Amino acid sequence: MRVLRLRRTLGTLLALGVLGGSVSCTAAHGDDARPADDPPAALTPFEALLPAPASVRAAGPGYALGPGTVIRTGAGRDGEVRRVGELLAQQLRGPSGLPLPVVDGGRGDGIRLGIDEDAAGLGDEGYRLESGPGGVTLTARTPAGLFHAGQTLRQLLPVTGRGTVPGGTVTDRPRFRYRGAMVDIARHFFSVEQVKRYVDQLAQYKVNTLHVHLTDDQGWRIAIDSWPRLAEYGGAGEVGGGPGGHWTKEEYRDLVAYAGERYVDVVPEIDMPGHVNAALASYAELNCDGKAPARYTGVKVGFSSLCVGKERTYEFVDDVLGEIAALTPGRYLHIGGDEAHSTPAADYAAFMDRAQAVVGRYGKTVVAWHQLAAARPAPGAVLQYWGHDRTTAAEKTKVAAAAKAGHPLVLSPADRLYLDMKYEAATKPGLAWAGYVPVKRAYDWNPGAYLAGVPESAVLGVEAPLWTEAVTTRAEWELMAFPRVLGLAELGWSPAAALDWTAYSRRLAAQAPRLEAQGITFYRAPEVPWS
Ligand code: NGO
Repeated sequence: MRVLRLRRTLGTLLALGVLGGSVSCTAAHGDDARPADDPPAALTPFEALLPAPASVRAAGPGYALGPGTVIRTGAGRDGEVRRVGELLAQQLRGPSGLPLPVVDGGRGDGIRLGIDEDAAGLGDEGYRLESGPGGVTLTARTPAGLFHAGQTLRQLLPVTGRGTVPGGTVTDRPRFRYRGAMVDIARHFFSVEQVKRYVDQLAQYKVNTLHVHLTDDQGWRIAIDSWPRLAEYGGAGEVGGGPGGHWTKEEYRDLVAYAGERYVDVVPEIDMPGHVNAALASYAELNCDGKAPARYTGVKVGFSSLCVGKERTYEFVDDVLGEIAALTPGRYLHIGGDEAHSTPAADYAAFMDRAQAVVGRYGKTVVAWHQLAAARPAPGAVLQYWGHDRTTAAEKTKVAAAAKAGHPLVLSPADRLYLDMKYEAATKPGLAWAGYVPVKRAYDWNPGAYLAGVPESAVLGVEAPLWTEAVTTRAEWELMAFPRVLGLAELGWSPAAALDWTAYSRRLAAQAPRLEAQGITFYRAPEVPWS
């Protein structure tokens, strides 16, 4: 094994001991004393991996992919390993044009995928990638781990997909279980096709959760059989007066299946008891005064509320959550709970008690925005924190107390991870209520020590929401998400010791040709050393 000297900035990339792994190494870049403004030397493929893996050992010659390369899938999980192999083949064939046939097992050269249930150190999503002249072996305890291994393999190859996977071993597993992105299809409507495209973009960086904000004042975007006007009428509009739209159940199921094949869980959100004007406009009976308001195309928040004192409201909640739960294989159901400014606090708590009980009855775990901490979160409910540096200490303390009481937190600080915040004053799309969020700010913080009194063990993970009041096209969506969402991916996956802005900014720069090859619109942030 060839052990090369590490540059200090890259040394942190390789957090050893996390997996009980041994020595790690990557190529050196000369003198540590080099001024910071020198153009950075090119990274080796191992160094450029994003998110940074837990451990890398470079060793000897690698494996050259060629016309004869075969993908061999070991038996296991009812053909699921084979399916992971087929998907990897498809991803590698795209750029390379190589045939890459997928075969069941057998010995020999090529790319080998296999389950090893005893590889305890790899956890539920980790993997080992070993590369040498005879091929590349991907090993994991689960198909999800094999999928992630495949994404690492893609990054170890040149953008063209043809070339040599460097020799060595990557042993890797995530820091956090929940690594999410949210899309708001309520303020501006987006198609399932666009969301699938995002799933592909995210899954390659090991993001494993897609939260879909399905309903809000401006639109109800999912068909509900028992309340058909919600989507038909309540979905026919959006911010700014466009036509809006909604997803049929078939389309939603299709998205869930597509995401599932890429080991991305969909978390649907029905926002209640506020943010419900589209529902109130669709059904007069949901209103306390029995009168339906007009549909809403503005951007104000906090003015609508379900009628907490009416029994019909709970029939609605039960019907809607029942149908959504039936469409959702994942464990989580998000019920919003944010900015219920038109619902008195006692009513809010009473409503959330009943809504949470409904979620439990349908066998799902509640997720809600952190305002639920001020009421009575149900046992096991997950709170999604979206505060920021100026959030009051009192509010933070409530969230910390809920975490102490056993409620896992998903962190989405608005001034770090809100992808709808402008990068800078000149950014055209987006909002700025939480301030500007440059690429460095989005990355350069520690989710494990972010909230006072909240230990890392209470953090389920991180999520980057993309709200769409001021995001109207695919190009704007991608511009706001990329490259910041890659920072989210690394915060969620890489060991704490690997987090280092300087090293990360180089890894990020190295991703540019991949983003370009995939036709992704992204912001060339000035603080990143793009080549
Ligand atoms: C807030 C608000 C949303 C807005 C978003 C815009 C939460 C949880 N509620 O975040 O309705 O769309 O800000 O940034």
